[in-house]
Amino acid sequence: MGLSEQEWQHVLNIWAKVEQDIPAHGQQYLRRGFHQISPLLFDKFKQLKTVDEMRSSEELKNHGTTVLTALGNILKQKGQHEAQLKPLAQTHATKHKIPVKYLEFISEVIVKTIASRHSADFGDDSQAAMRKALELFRNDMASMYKEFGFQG
Ligand code: CUS
Repeated sequence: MGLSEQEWQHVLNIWAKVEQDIPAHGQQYLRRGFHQISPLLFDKFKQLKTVDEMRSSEELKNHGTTVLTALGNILKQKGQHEAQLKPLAQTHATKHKIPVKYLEFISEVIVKTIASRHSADFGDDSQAAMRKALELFRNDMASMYKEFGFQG
């Protein structure tokens, strides 16, 4: 279930807008729920107890940027992302143990964030293409997880 060239163009066109301001996207993306699950998953965020602490955490904000930057590097490979995915799959399978359903959760948060900031440029076709690209990312992560012995 790869994407057509046209679908990849939708994905990369909208990502170019995201990249104009990654920190702002990261921050909005945090407000939409990313901060609620990060402390469940990453030890470095475990000391954050309240939603307010999470929202004001500089480290968590920076992590939003890290996630979006990593994802952008993956999307730009247009599906030929094995080299980018492998190290991520390894750390997420063996160290962080991030289940695939959480990757689904952040995918949806990302789509909603882009939709709210760029509604004029993120129509149905672009949204569908982005969802498809994120699904490809998750599927490939899931199969690499298994290679690393994590059922996800
Ligand atoms: O950081 C990292 O690396 C990851 C991302 C990629 C793209 C894979 N992450 Cu972080 C993930 C997650 C988070 O943070 C939170 C929640 C869920 C998931």
